[in-house]
Amino acid sequence: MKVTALAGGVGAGKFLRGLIRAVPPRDVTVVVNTADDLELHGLHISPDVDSVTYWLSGLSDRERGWGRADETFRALGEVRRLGGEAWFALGDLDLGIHMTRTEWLGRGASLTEVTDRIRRALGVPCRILPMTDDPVHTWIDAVDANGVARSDPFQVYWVGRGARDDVKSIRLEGAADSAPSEGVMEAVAGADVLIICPSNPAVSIGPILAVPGVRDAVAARRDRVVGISPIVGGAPVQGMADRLMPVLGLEVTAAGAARAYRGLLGGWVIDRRDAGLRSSIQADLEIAVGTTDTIMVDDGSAERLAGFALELIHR
Ligand code: FO1
Repeated sequence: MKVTALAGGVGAGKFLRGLIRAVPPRDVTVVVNTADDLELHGLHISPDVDSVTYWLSGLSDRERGWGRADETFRALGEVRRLGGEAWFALGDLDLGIHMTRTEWLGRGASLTEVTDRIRRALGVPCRILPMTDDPVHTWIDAVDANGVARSDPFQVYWVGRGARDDVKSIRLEGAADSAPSEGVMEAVAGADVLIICPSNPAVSIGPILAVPGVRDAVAARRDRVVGISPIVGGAPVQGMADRLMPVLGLEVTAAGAARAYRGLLGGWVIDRRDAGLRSSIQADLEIAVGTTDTIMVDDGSAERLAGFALELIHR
């Protein structure tokens, strides 16, 4: 069974560790958001691609969710001491990835090629495709505590400013002019099952669907598409979906997250805690809705969740 997953960062990474236990990894392709990529210290940083790569290689920091286990931050400490830009916590091991990526990109390799070389070197057994090789950037338009309007790149809003601004709109710069990276359209068209990972619909999955051609390709496979709600009990399991979904007119519930994918889903998996929403989602979106434990405390629970999602759509 060939499976293609659309993925953001941490929630997706946890889930994907289970997916490659439920399905042979060689049959899995992961298409990852790149719209929260940033350039810092002259380095190309791809946080979601790296989170997915670290989780799938077993190198991730399970507690923090992002970055590497057993990480040190000595270089960052020196940057801080010198008065440089130290708001984004790049660890020493993590920096090695960004340095290598940036060097290979500078020599003319595409982000897709670089991502593939890095995932192979780290022992990731399935394909990881950045959604595009073109520059696409999420911008957050907001109003600060003094009532002053501002516009920031996603990581500045989230990490630099601690998500304290009142978000008014989300812009995807460059999306309309981007093209899916090599392999993405084939991976969507050729999959037996498409999975929308439990990621933020607004700033993780939204950008992948905004790459021209991708949304239509997913919609064309609608009866093969299953998603997992990133919202449990009215709050995101992790991240900032509660602050960003309302900006898109979506309520912060498992039903609101499903509505973000109207016309794209054949099935939707929600947590037992949200069982009360099941029939309304089913009726509203005309899809199969499955209820199970969606909190992934370890690889075993992630594998059970992946198996449940596959079962729901692959009958
Ligand atoms: N998230 C934070 O909250 N603070 C950080 O300093 C931070 C650094 C960081 C470095 C590398 C990386 O790959 C991810 C990092 N993240 C950090 C996570 C990241 O900002 C977001 O969680 C994702 O971009 C959202 O999907």
